[in-house]
Amino acid sequence: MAEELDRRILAELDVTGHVNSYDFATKLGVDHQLVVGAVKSLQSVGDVRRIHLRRFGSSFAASFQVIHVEQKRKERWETTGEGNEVAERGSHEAIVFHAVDRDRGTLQADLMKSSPNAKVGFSKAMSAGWIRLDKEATVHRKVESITDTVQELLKAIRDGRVGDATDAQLKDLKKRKLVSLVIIKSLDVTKGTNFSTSVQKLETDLTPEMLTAGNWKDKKFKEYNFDARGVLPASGHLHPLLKVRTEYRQIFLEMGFTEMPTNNFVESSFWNFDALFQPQQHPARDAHDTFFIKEPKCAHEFPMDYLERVKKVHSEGGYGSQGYKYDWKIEEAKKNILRTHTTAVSARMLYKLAQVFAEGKASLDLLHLTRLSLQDKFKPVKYFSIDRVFRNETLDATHLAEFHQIEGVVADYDLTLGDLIGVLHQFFSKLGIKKLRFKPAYNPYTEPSMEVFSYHEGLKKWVEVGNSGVFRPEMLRPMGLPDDVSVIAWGLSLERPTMIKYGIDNIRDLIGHKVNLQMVYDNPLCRLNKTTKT
Ligand code: FB9
Repeated sequence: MAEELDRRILAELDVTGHVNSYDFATKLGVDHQLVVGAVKSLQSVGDVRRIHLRRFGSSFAASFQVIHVEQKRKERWETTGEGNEVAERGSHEAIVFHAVDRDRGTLQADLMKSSPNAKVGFSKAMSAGWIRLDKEATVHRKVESITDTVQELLKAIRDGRVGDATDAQLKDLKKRKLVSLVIIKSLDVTKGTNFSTSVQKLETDLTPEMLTAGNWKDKKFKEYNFDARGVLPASGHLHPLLKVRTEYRQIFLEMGFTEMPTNNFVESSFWNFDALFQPQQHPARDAHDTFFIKEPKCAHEFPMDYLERVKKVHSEGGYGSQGYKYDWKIEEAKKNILRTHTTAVSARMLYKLAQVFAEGKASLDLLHLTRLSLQDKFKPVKYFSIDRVFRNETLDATHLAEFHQIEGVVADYDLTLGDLIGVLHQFFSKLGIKKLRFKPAYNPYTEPSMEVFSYHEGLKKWVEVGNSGVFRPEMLRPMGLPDDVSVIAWGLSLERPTMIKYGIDNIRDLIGHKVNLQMVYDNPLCRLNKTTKT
């Protein structure tokens, strides 16, 4: 077949001087890719000779090809599967029209069952003025006969007579998914400098069979083409989200932050909400905002002395706070959920930090040492996390029921809002963002809280780039951290900067089963606009 195809292509070339792979495949009734393969095979025939320009002491490779090939790209309207069916059987609206009893009319309910696409057909037939609906929900014909233009157009397009359709008609048929605009990449072939209708293919491999049979002596072998580019090795590809995550991780590491262990998507309400002083009646704790786990429904292991202090600060207050004055219930705290923020992990880490401090304090108390040495026991920390969180959100073009939260946390003596603003400038400046503005906000677990805005040069407007705050005493004190230790923190999402970075408008083009994997393959490495100055 391949030899035959080669011969027919050369014969066609010899007569007409030009062959287009797609048109020739259609003419022969063979698969286009077979013709493309034959053309590429013929393209490799001929020889590449090194031309030495002795006078100039240089040389170049010149090819004496049998054929000359150019890539061609053209758009072609083609009928879809549904379009072919309509071309055969008639448009949905024509089918509905003919299903209406000419004399008595037909009940709309019955008409809707008369064909698979009756609903669309009814709507289009009404718009075309072919039928009408009376007060008894009966459909009547308004005209004696109809011309099924849609069917006629689809037959014309199917037969290659696209010129019969206007642009507006093509647009409407495309909207109805009856036609599609197909990009056809084909090859335009003309005679090469070394054209011949009979070519001896150059062998590309010297095989053991040739050596043993000795027929290698009669073969012509293709020269090595040292200018050819290597074959790209098949490899895996990082998803854009993971590329951007690497960049953010690098920024935090450069700033001396340590990554928190976030490998538990399931969290107890205690750590996700109660430990953060988020009251049990807070709307965010409802099922319409949070995913509750059916099995295992509850968590059972808590540091009970700490839990009692959390219960007390919610129900009675303490540490200067009046609390929420409600009947705090452990049953609510036990409920397992999909964590709604990685701040739950920050809470666990800060509690663990407080335990180290408490153990250190206990041992120093035994030795009656002063506060000075106590400071040796509480070591300031800088933590970060980047991982998935889940919220029962209303889905739209930019929101799914989950996203990756990026969170930074700094615990040190006497931190202030100024320290938070400073670390935010440092963090965002590493992303190339210089102009920040801060807007007072509210979070149940931070006071004060600020929304963070950055001026987007492209959009020429201020864009919210995150949220931040100072963790409340009602959160930190029950953990057992020293009274003069404060904790500042901030958060943002990974999806938003990734979508901006890669120019993706709909989050479903970035995440989910509909993602075009070619987008993952093609997207370059991520380099956020980093600056060295901090
Ligand atoms: O990421 C967000 N926006 C953003 C971030 C970066 C960016 O480009 C990069 C700089 C180059 C562009 C935009 N936002 C937070 C703001 C909005 O997109 C917002 O509409 C969506 N928010 C998510 C939550 O929405 C339900 C983004 C997500 C978010 C919000 C708050 C936090 C974390 C993520 C937090 C927090 C926090 C606060 C105090 C203490 C600890 C954590």
